[in-house]
Amino acid sequence: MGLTISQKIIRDHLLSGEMKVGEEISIRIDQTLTQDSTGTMAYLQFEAIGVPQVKTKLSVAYIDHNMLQSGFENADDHKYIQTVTSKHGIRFSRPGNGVCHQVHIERFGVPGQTLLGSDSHTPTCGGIGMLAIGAGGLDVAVAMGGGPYYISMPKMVRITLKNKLGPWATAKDIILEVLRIMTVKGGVGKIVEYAGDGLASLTVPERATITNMGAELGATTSIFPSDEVTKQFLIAQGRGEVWTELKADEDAVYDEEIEIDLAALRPLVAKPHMPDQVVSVKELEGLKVDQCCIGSCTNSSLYDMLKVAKILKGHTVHPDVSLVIAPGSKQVFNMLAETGALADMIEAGARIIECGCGPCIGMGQSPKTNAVSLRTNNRNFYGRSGTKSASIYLVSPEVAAVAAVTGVVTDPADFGEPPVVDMPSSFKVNDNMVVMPSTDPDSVEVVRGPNIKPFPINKELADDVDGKVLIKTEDNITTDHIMPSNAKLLPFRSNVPYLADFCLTPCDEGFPARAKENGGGFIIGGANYGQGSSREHAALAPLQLGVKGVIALSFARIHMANLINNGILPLVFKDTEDYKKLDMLDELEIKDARNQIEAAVEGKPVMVTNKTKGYDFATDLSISDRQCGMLLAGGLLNFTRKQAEG
Ligand code: MIC
Ligand code: SF4
Repeated sequence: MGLTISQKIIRDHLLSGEMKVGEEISIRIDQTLTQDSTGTMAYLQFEAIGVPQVKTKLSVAYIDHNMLQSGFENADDHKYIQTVTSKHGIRFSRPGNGVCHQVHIERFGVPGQTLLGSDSHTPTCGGIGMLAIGAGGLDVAVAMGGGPYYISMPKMVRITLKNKLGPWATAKDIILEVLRIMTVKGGVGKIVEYAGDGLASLTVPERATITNMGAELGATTSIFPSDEVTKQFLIAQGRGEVWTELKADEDAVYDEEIEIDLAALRPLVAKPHMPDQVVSVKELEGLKVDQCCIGSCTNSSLYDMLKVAKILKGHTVHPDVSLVIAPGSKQVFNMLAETGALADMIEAGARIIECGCGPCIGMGQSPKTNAVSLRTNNRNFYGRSGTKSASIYLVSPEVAAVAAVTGVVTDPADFGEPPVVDMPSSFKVNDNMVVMPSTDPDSVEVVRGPNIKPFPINKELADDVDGKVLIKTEDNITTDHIMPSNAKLLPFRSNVPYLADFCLTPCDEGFPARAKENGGGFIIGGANYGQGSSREHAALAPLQLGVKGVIALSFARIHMANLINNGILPLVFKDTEDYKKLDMLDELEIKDARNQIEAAVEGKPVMVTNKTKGYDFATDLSISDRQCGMLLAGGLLNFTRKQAEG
């Protein structure tokens, strides 16, 4: 039987397990990336593991998220990351060099290799045929130390793209269409592969927009074949030698098939507050716009920016609109300057900000009360922009640029001819903002600022686990609900005790206090609990508050792994009715928990008693032997220590 693209890469990197859907497998990781808001934690954990030099082919630490230095905290964390990476063999991409995913695909990604990143949008590099997966910082730390990365073998989805995009339809509209079809939970446990005659006309930046936003499907990753288009991109980046051809076998078998006719696509938009709330731009025509933000790891390539500049040229940004543009990398910024496109943006009145995540994660540029903000980002979760009353709409750079001029949502077809941009035959290459690790690591002193506080570590699982229901949430709770990130909170990513006081507050202001008063307890979640970011803080903050378990209708992949890594039980209701029956402050107990968890490996249910209402209910805990060991030991660090002690 033939293999898919990702099955081939997995086969070549397989360390343990059988490539059967749902089985736990482990793979060798070639490259890792971290960014600063998850990176401090990842490097503290790497230090705790105690491996002197990274064992990967390449590891890069980026500074791109926490760039608003309104206090000492972020700058301290940058210094910590710079020194700790220098000591342990990791390259350091300085602030100003760009957003991790944009820089990585430009300068470091290699088709056919594996990449593990402490950021959920790591799959961006699937745009050049890399098996690129987002994970929690601890998993990335283990991979840097040469350890395997564990996943359950995903199902394979093939999305066949037919024909060519029509005028004003873009790669963003392709992935929005996929989101419309599959929804934000449709990709859980799956890898999405792209195929079809439509690929030939899609550039690498367009492919990267699609794989980037595959994260919003909940997919393990997304991938394109490595073909002639990939080759030309890598040659233009001066890296032609890393290219290899990669394609699925003719007789590869897929678990799910979707077909999209590119020629039929029209500009689309995701409405607040979920990336799958997709409608056509036409439907929202005339809606007054207050802000347009162009950038983020989804749409900040040179290709995107040049199109935006062409649209803006000769126009003035509408007086009621604030247009913010953040180029994705130093390379993009520099080439915009050299080609004169930057001047066109400035002339039109755009507010150009540094290369980084910026508004996407609420680091500045929060819009006004009740604002309508059109953004090219991948996420429009409630409150993420920093303004709770704002409505964030996700669109292509073209739609954002046109609206910035007209002041209202506008079908770009009514605006004029679409901009046409060619991919350059050579990019401006200068890696002077990437600092190589020290050649004398012993001499490097790791600098730790006062903002770095010890992170919580769980204890061995008790025989009886009990506690009250501390909160009951709806479906699709995101990591932005669980551990909000914005300009005020992001500087405290190395200070979990401080962050814990904001845990789940977008859902319920009283949660942290209630958790403390009751000495911890349980979180009750709906479907797809924990979707979104890879941030471990969404597990660490509950741990800090004494949360022992989360019982939900279903979980997002990375968050579930982060819970297990921290020894918090992720239980899934067997019967939806039991979710409905639970109320706030019901007293729950898992009797004989250690034996029950061990039996869960064999597929037995974990029984929970509702002591308040006097009944038992069944939950599923689908874990491997290894995950069982972690839960019993109280998390991955304890488990690794225990194993080391023999
Ligand atoms: C995001 O887009 O939500 C982030 C911020 O990049 C996160 C990482 C983080 O929380 O630090 C992600 O996508 O994993
Ligand atoms: Fe940064 Fe936004 Fe991309 Fe996350 S989604 S890496 S915050 S640009």
